[in-house]
Amino acid sequence: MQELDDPFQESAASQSAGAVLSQLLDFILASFSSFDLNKDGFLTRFEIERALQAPERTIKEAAFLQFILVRMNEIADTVTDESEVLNGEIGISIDDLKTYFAALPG
Ligand SMILES: [Ca+2]
Repeated sequence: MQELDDPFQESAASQSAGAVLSQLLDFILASFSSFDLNKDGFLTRFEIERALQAPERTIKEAAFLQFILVRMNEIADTVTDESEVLNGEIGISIDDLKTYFAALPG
C-alpha cells in the first residue's frame, strides 16, 4: 500500500485508467477482510459505507470506495456465487472483484 500514502505522487487524473484501476483493486483486496465486518466473505453496502467513514481514510481511498459503492450491483453480478443477496442485501466477494476488474478495459 506504499503508493496510496504518498502525497507527492501523481494525481489519479494524470495516471492511466488501467494503473488507477489496478491500485483500486489492490487497495480493496488488501483491505477486504478489515472491511468485511461480519467476516462472511462479502462486502455489503453498509460495510463499504462504514469503511468510507473511517477517520484514517485518505481522499484517494474514499474515491476508490465510492467507485465500488456505485457499481455494487454490477460487481456483485459478475460471478454467480451462492449468496449475492444476503438477508436482502447485495454483497460482493473477492471473486466478484477480481473478475470484474479483470474484465475492465485498460
Ligand atoms: Ca460482510
